[in-house]
Amino acid sequence: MTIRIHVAVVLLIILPAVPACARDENPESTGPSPVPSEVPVSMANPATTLEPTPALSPASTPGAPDFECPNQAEAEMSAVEQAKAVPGDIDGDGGPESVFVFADEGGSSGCIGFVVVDLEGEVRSAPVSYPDIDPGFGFPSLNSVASINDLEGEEIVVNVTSGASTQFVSVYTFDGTQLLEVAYENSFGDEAAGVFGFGGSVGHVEAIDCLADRVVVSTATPKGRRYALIRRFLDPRGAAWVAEGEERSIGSLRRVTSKPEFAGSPFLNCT
Ligand SMILES: [Ca+2]
Ligand SMILES: [Ca+2]
Repeated sequence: MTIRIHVAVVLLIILPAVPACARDENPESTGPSPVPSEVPVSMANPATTLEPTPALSPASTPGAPDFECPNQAEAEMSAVEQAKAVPGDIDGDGGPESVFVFADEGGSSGCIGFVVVDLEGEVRSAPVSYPDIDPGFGFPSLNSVASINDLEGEEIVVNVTSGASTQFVSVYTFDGTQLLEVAYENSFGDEAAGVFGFGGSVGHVEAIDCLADRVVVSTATPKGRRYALIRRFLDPRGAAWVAEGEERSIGSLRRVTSKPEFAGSPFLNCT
């Protein structure tokens, strides 16, 4: 009996304490913490003493598109502050804007790489959708800017990954309101492909370039002692490039790669 009484007493002592503990799910929040009170002090200079920058605040930017990634607003600011600016006339007004390519290593898949443009204070960005971006290998990075599609302004070509010898890029375009990743219908019937390959070895060679007012996506693969070449032609309309037929041929590697799109870097002849 004595033991039961002791147990009951102990329970009565412990139980009232349980709800108080349950409220503190985060053990770091128990006890006094000087950190929160110090944060405003460290944040008070010099950023909070500067004029607010409306362009960097999505809520105060009229017409700004919704973000696709939870870390996109922060990535925009980090890109403008930290990344190397490269000039490009992205809005097509004749003057250059600052283009940034930025990696947030803490982002989730599809929200790690960002392409950011500072349009004279109005910042626009697009996440790199390629799911396996590896910042540890330097991706994403800027490949080039080139006038590719039917919209005013230059497109931004971004390196997203590389294989043993093939490299891959994604393309970004500004439609006057948003920065968008280009998608296209590829030769596998994948209508949402956003990645273009180029380069390669004797086992598989790819190339992409402009040909007149079309984009040509070419792939050469071994077929016996020769190579089968597929040249797929795209009408580069805005951010959704439409397949408009293809051309197939067979020849030596030298012959199939004598096509102009194999001569240089991606989109080299787009003007
Ligand atoms: Ca411009
Ligand atoms: Ca364009």
